[in-house]
Amino acid sequence: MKSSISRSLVMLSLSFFFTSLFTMSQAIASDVSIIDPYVRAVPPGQTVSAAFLQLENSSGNTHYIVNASSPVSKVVELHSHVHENGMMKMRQVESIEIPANGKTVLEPGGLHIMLIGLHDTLKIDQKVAITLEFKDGSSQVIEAPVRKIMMKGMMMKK
Ligand SMILES: [Cu+2]
Repeated sequence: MKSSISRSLVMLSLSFFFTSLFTMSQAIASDVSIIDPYVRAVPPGQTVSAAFLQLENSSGNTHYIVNASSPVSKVVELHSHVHENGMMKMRQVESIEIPANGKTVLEPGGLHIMLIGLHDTLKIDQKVAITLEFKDGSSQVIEAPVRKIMMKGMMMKK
């Protein structure tokens, strides 16, 4: 008897949790559009990859991605590339800004979402779920297909 009450309490709070999650992602989805997300295919055995996408903000407020997560890797970090002594190096960043009524592009050689410690080899066209967390605590889940891409711009000046 007691356990069935606690079970229904758990169900109740779970359904509330998912309802509020859904409401939050709806709110952000109307502000920020995700365009052309993809994940870089890497050779078997390589445990690090990256995701790229474009973010379009149709609202008058600046939005920030402050965190990302994915079931495909142990760790997910927000990264940028910086020039240092003539070399391109990756740096973890606190957040990725999407300006009001503006666009932010995550691309090879620039901002990206780093997938560190892949659990399995990524397959071409496999859809990778990535949860983007915004500064206000809301989140949006994207499905990024795995694609073969060229390493461009690593040695070139932009
Ligand atoms: Cu990186």
